[in-house]
Amino acid sequence: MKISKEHFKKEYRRSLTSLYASEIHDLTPLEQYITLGSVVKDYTAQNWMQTKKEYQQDQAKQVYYFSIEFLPGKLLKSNLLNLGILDKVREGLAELGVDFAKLEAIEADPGLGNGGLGRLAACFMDSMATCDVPGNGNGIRYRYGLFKQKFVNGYQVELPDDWLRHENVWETRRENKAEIVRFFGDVHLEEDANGQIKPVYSHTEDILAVPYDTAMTGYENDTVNNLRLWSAEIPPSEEMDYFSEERRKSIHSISEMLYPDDSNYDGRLLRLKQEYFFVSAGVQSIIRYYRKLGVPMEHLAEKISIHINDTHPTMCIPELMRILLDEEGLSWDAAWTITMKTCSYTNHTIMAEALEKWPEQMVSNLVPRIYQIICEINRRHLDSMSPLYGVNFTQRTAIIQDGIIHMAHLAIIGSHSVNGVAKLHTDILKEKALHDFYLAYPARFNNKTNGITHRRWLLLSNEGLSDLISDYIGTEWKKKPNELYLLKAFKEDSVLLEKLEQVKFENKQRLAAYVEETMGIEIDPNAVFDVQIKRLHAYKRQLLNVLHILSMYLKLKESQSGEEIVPRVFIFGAKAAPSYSYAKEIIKLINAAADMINNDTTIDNKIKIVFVENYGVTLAEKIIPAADISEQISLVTKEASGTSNMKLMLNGAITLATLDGANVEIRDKVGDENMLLFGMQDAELYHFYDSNSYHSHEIYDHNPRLKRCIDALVDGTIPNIEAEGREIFDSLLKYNDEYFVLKDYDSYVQAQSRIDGLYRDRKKWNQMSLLNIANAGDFSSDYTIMNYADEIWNVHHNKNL
Ligand code: 26Q
Repeated sequence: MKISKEHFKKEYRRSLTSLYASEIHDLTPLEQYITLGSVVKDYTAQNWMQTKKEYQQDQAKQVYYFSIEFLPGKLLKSNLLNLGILDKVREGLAELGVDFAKLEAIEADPGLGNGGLGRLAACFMDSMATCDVPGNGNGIRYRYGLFKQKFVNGYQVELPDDWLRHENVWETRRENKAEIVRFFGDVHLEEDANGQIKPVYSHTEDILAVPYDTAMTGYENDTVNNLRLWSAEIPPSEEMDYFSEERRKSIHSISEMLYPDDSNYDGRLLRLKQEYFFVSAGVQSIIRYYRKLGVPMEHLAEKISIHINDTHPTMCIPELMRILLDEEGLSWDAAWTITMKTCSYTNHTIMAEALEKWPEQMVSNLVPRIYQIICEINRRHLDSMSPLYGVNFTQRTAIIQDGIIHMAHLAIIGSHSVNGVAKLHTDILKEKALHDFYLAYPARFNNKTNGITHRRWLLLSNEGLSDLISDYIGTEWKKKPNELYLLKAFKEDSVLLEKLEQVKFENKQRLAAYVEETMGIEIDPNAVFDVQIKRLHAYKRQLLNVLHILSMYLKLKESQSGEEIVPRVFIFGAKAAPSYSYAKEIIKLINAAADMINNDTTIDNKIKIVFVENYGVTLAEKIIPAADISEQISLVTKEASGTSNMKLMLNGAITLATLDGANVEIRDKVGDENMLLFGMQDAELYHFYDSNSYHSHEIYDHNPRLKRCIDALVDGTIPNIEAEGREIFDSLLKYNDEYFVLKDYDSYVQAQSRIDGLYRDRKKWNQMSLLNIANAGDFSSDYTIMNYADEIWNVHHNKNL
């Protein structure tokens, strides 16, 4: 985009006059921000229209990425970067006396997701636009995003995230594109005048789904894709009528708030409503668009790809069937062939408690026609499989079992592609979790290792490192991130290595200043910054991290003058699902340990714990560039992929990890020697499961150092955690340590103990850091998206792999 600084300044002045009829210096920072947002939106508008027009004219095949969560982060800076005008705008604003950083801080971070899954959807939107993939996002415009986290006495307290309180400058409401979504009521089938069987509905509750569109700009390529989020409103036919306050509330409740559970399925009706709401609105709008193309319905899969991000949007399958059967009058077989060719599904977890299962009753009551179609899909599935595989096997793959609808089964049966999100995860799907389906449909299964957008996670959040990289290898890597490997040539270049250390140091200084200012904790940028940032969950084993911190602390206290350790700052960021009491107990434990350790003057500030409040995309952007150590310590097989592992590696942190999820791919790239690996591998874990031979108490009894740390939970060593300490203690010993914390403890401590030596050897450390950055380019979601485009969606993209 060719925009001069002078042109920008003119536009900015024009815009603030028209918006506020005021002088720049009379505007509040919020007004200045809104003015800037509207100028930037104007800049994207032309390309947005043009892109849409081209897709339509070329009848390009389009992808619709259905996700119940999108976690895009702030958009101001990323739009400016993608438009290629970030520096010009910063300078222009400075000349106008406006502080860009201040405006940036004002923007709300849309927390419309819980964590990995929602953030992945956002990285994919960024990469689709950048790779010229005709891609659309389809989701829900939650009035309230993921709760804001506060700590009160070390306990997590949840506050509403009122992210729309001020205007959202990026969205465009499109009432003319609204759809009606039907719930409840009765449905029966009748023959119409042409002898076609058609459903007749009565007593339905209709909801108006109004789309809000947000531009997804590609990086310096003039492509602007669309993220469409639906909001639930009162349908026009009812506006005049009398309707109860109750009904008004019930309608608005659908898009009112994001469910804050990221790994524990909770079968609430409102959640099911949310799912059908955005699925039905999205699929209807796709078909409306397709009808305008004038291509016969039989060719739908040549023009449209529907991607189902985890099972939450699985009703895309019966919804598409419904439209093809009931509205388009296609035969079952024709409709089924089209649906299967159109839909594809990504699995993000194997953990049983996270799998979606809905009671038949609930589904038949809420969406009766969809229920009928699911039953018919199930019936035909059983009929066609049984003769080939026998009744027992077939029954295990049934969609409906004992009155329960298994959404993953429906998603697999109705899709032409099923993918996992990292090698190990996909292997587990094939060999264990979905083995029966793999035997029945081997060709559907494939792996697509997750990725991250290096634009947000390096170019935007770590400008110092980006500039340093460009000084050495030029700027090509920005468009071809795997060119970061060119950095390997500088492994022995001590000038570069020192500059790398300097950039990291400056990032650590910035984070330290932020921590001091917001939390009042003083941390030394010369310390090792050891970072674990992710949702709080037992399987992610924040507890293992804490136990090690305790052991380090107790050791320091014991050895008066003892060995010198390199000062360490342990940084945590994590939200717990509000109903997940064990996770909340761990939060209290970390905060209590922080209080104890941070205020202990006898340890000479050798250890600090910083548990940041309200971890999210914006905080990640501050923490990741400052990290030395990346903690990826889940119990092997439990973390499907992980993506913070990739972000931290890209910013030069050394990964301390089990061979779980995408840590395996990271190891394959950087090599064992540039990581700190520890812990059981999958085979060993399966052995324990199969033989039932894990007894955590034995480890506790035979390891005095570990015993001392675990006892600290209950013997008063750590103040103010009586109840929580006991619960956690019991989880480890009485309930036999479900996530093998004790089993992996020694090996973790050993890996940890290598850090000081490595860190003291500055050259060695910087080399490892450099090699991590150099090998991280392959984890750009641009490549992931090109793989989806080639191997699943069969859509155009503009890049060579
Ligand atoms: C389901 C039903 C009812 C309420 C909530 C949910 C729900 C919501 C969110 C279930 C799961 C999620 C999110 C899961 C998630 O974020 N999984 C992570 O996905 C990442 C991207 O693939 C992986 O890197 C992580 O390993 C995986 O944990």
